[in-house]
Amino acid sequence: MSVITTQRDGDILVIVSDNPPVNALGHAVRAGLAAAISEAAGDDGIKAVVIRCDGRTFFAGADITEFGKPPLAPSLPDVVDAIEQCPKPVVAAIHGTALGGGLEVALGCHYRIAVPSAKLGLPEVKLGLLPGAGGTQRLPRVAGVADALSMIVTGDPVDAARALEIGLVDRLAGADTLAEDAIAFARDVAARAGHPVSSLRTDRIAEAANHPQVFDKFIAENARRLKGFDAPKACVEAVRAAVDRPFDEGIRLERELFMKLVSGTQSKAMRHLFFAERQAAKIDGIPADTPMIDIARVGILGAGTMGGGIAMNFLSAGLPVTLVEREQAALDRGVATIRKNYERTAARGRMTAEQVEAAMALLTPTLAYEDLADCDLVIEAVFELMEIKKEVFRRLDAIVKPGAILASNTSYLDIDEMAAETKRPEAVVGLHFFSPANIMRLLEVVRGARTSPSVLKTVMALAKKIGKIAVVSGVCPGFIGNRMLRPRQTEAQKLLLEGASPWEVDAALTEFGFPMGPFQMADLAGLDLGWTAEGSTSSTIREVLCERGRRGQKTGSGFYDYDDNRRGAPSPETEAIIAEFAAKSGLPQRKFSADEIRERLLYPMINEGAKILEEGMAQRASDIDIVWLNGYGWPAYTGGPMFWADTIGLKTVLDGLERQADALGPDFTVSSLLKSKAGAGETFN
Ligand code: 3H9
Repeated sequence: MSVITTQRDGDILVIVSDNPPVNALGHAVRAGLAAAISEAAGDDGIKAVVIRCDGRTFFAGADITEFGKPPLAPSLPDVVDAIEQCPKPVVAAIHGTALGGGLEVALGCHYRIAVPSAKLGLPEVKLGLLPGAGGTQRLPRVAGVADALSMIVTGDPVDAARALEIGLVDRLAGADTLAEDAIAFARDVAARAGHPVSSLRTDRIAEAANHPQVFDKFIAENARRLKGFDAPKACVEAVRAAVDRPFDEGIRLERELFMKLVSGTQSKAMRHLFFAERQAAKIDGIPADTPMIDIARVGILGAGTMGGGIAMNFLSAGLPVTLVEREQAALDRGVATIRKNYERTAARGRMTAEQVEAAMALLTPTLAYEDLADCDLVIEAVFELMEIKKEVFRRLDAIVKPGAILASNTSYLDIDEMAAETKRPEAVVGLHFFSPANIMRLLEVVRGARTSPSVLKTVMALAKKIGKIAVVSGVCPGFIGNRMLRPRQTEAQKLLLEGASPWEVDAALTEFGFPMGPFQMADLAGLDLGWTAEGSTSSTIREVLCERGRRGQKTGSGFYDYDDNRRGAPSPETEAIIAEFAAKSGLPQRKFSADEIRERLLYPMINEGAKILEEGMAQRASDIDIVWLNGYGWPAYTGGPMFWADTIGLKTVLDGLERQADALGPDFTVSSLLKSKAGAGETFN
């Protein structure tokens, strides 16, 4: 059956797209739309046209899988032009998400009607692109420059109510009556004399033409968000052209910028991440008919920063939580922190007071382990020591009802050892949340040797429900993320002894696109994590810093000196401490370039990633990319560590590691997968 069909309702032609899952505007859809529009244009019996979609959404954009392949006519810009030039008024009937090329189709239409739950946006920037089918020129003309600029540069959608306010939609339909309401609207407008043509409008751009500084102001306000990315700058340039130049010239510039971005590395990297994120949710070897466990109540053991943050995820998703602590004071502190966090969100306007109370009402704080008995999933977030974890699992196994899942939030310990303490090893799984757990999107799901398919499937679905991006890892120390962090930290420490400063090391990584480097991160986390004055032996740089009261940002100094705004500056005292250690080490001292530092820190990580793959600890290279992107701030425009390695070439990585063999030391081994792939000219992804 054709993906585009037409139906007649009297003198209205209804064009319907049915291209699951998201009505992407692939070749068949574009060709069908163009044919249907010319059918309407050529038929005197047709007075107006409705374009709508079956299934869960209006067109969610161009078909991303077609990018990079030879283009097939008609192009999307041509289809949008044809719609706009149709002599009969065309109404877009929007439900679900009108995104990217989908919204551009709607902007080509003369009128737009949407259900209240619809969302409209131009998210191309998130794929390293800009809207390439007229969106940068038509949206400012229809919705005004300020809103268009923000929608195009952030990529965030607006809801139907806001779309109505800014003139992006003309009318709201009933929640369940879009098809009828759109036809009625088409009939209304058919009787009108003239129809708005987006490309010809100037009313909404007039103000910005008189105030060209809106663009510079926007760039200044969003500098941090724009840093390193090519696409947002191109978006601003194109919207500026909508104001400065005639429509046709603006379109030419948009096309030029689009072609440049779509063939560039950044967009390839970000498209890779789009599919990688969706791929990560799929687990090899789990039959589709695997049953799921119903999760109606979640138990959390430990009300500290981690336990409290984890609890918030479930409360926010409407799931009741039983929160257990050992002492009343700690429990009260934990509950108060949860409330404070919610209230802060409410103060920023991202939650209502009622929503705060509704979330808090779902929380049952208790000192009694026994209260966990009726939970369907219990996550322990207690001290990171195997003996304590084992004891916890033995107790939970005895108390919690049969069939319930027992999970550990450990960040590096062996899940299988914990599972062995229970009579239900198949129900034990690792759920490694990242701090702050209510904010960070990554969740490492650790699949134990005996974790059942049903348990895995259940926790993956639950992760989606609480808005996390889950990646499955096998059992190995540090799992995927922390295991790869380790070689980076080791090399960063060694570099200090060889003549590099903490600020040079950090700058090499922030220039690459990380939000902070290893020493800035250490200062933020606190240098005294796991350190005690009694146990300190002045044997590492970190110990000496702590002994001198330099324990990180919270004490005003660590590797860096901090001012009242927590801005760090290089510290002469730290330099002196490092110089002493460097002298004692006897290592030759020299200068390092930023490139050398990056090679030294990042190539060993890729090597570790390759080992993780060859051992089957990650299902696929792209899962590793998703972990580093969402858990550790790896810059999106490079596509993650494994994709970046593919981009620079695995042979380059291998050669770099071999060049650095002396510095990396005798314990460092090169992954055989990396060697074989580099030798064969292959890539990880
Ligand atoms: C664009 O439009 C450029 C134009 O300006 C210019 C052109 C000249 N193409 O996310 P889900 C697949 S750029 C191909 O899990 P949800 C997706 O991979 C585009 N495939 O569902 C997945 O496949 P699988 C601008 C796509 O309900 C399946 O559909 N538009 C596309 O959680 C289900 O997806 C965007 O950037 C696509 N465009 O969320 C919007 N979209 O099942 C991108 C989805 O095999 N899409 N797939 O894993 C989205 O944001 C979400 O998919 C959406 C639904 C919110 C629509």
